[in-house]
Parts: sequence; structure tokens; C-alpha cells
Amino acid sequence: MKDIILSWNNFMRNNNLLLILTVIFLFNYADKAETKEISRNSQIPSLLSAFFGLDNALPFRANRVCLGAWGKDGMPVIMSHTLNVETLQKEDFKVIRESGVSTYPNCVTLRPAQDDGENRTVLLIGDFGDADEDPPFKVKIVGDLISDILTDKPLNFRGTEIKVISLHAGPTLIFAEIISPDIWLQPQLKSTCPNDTKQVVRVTWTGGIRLPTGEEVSDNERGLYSVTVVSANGLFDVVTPESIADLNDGDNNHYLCLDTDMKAINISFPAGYLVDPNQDLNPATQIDIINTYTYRP
Ligand SMILES: [Ca+2]
Ligand SMILES: [Ca+2]
Ligand SMILES: [Ca+2]
Repeated sequence: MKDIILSWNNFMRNNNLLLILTVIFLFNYADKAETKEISRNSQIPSLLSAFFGLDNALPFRANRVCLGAWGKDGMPVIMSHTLNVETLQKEDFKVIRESGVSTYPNCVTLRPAQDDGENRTVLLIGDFGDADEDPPFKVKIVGDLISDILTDKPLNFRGTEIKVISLHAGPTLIFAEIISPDIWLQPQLKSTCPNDTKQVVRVTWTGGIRLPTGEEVSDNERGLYSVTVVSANGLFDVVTPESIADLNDGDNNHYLCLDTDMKAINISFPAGYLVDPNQDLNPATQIDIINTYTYRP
């Protein structure tokens, strides 16, 4: 009898071992399948930032974009990829306050960042809580919101979320990419790059930016941007843009026109020169450049 119990115990031990090995195998397999799926897309959709830009303070003119927006909260959300506008709905965005109370925006819009290739900044308009009492804490995508990037599987933002940057924080750089001449040579841009431009980096801030005087940024500020470039033989240099384009359109983008062929890898900007709509000054900020377009001289 004792022998039977011992062999039963052995059997169970072996079976447990088998079960554990099976679980490990399945996890590994699932992990590999997942990795394969992502690498085929080589893209993972995510929210880059959600910025509590204005608290009960959207200006009267915001009514033109969203009826009743005057005096509401404004929160730009930056997406990792440009959006298929037809899949953008206010019900896709759930804003959760510190207390746990959640609301949907009254309106969402890609305006004013709507030039070709820009549509990754969604302005949420609504009542998201109050800065001092119960501020917004988190934004979560709860509907199907799809990127317009062509991949074998649609890039869906559903389920992604991000912690909200507080009202009193200043604006920072959140995204930078090399863009194609097809985009920066377009005449409909409000301001364009000079003819001898070799490459252009589009930088995106977490929200709208102006000078502390209330004026729009002009080409006079180009020297504030430092662009780290690297030569073909691996030598680093820091340059300033020859000029800034995409000015005076009230959005959170600047196109930095570079007169060098060297590979641009990083952008930095010093503290204290720009303000967000709440008049908070920018901290020192920097961001690596993504090369979604391959420059061929
Ligand atoms: Ca623009
Ligand atoms: Ca509010
Ligand atoms: Ca702009």
C-alpha cells in the first residue's frame, strides 16, 4: 500500500512538472507569437502625452471648433502614430479624475494641427475636473481608434492609457521626426523652408506654444533649437536650424529646416522661452528624432 502511495506521489510530482513545463512552453509560445506580430508591424500604438492645458478657460473663439467650448477645459493628447480621422470619436477618450470619477469629452478635434502628416494631436474639450480639487489623472482609449499608417494589421489604440501632465507644468517636446520633401515643399503651409534646405525635422510639443508676450513664435527663435547631427564616419556636431517653418498656424508643431545632410538624431530646447496656454514656461526639454522617412541625397 505504501508503495502504491509513493508511486502515486511520484506520478503527481511528475504530472505537476509536466504541467509547469506545459505552462512555460505556452507562455513562451504566446510571447513569441506576440513578438512576431509586433515586429511585422514594427509599430506599437501608444499615447505619448495628455496635457491638462487649460482649466475652465478655453477662449470664446473655441466655440467655433466646438459649440459650448468657451470656459471649458482643454487637453491635447499626442498619439504615437497619425490617425485615421474617420475612426476618431469623443467616446474613444475616457478621462479619469483623481477621485476615480470619469467623463468623456464634449468634443474632440485634430484642429489646429491638421497639416499633412500632423494629425496625431487630439484636442479634448470638456469638463475634466479642476486643478485644485479633483484634477484629471489618466486618459484611456476605450473605443476603436485606428492609425492611418498602412500595416498588415490595423494599429488600434484601444486599451492604451497615459497619466495626465498637471495644469501647472510647462510644455515640452514630445515627438520629432524627419519628414519627406513631399510634405515640406507643399505651398499651402503657412510658412515654408528655404530653397537650399536639405532635410526637415517636424517637432511636436505637448501642447500649443507661444512667446510669453502672447505672440506666435517666429524665425527669430530658430537659434534656441539645438540639433545633434552625426556624420557618416560617426562624428557628432550640434547645429541650429536654418529656419523654422509651419509658423503662425496656432498648432504645437514646428518644422526645423536644416541645411546639412548629416543625420539628425536629437533636438533640444532650453528652459524659459515658451509658454503654454496657461502661461506656464517650458522647462529644458529634448527628444530623439525618429526617421520615418529615409533621406536619400
Ligand atoms: Ca501645422
Ligand atoms: Ca475644469
Ligand atoms: Ca505650427
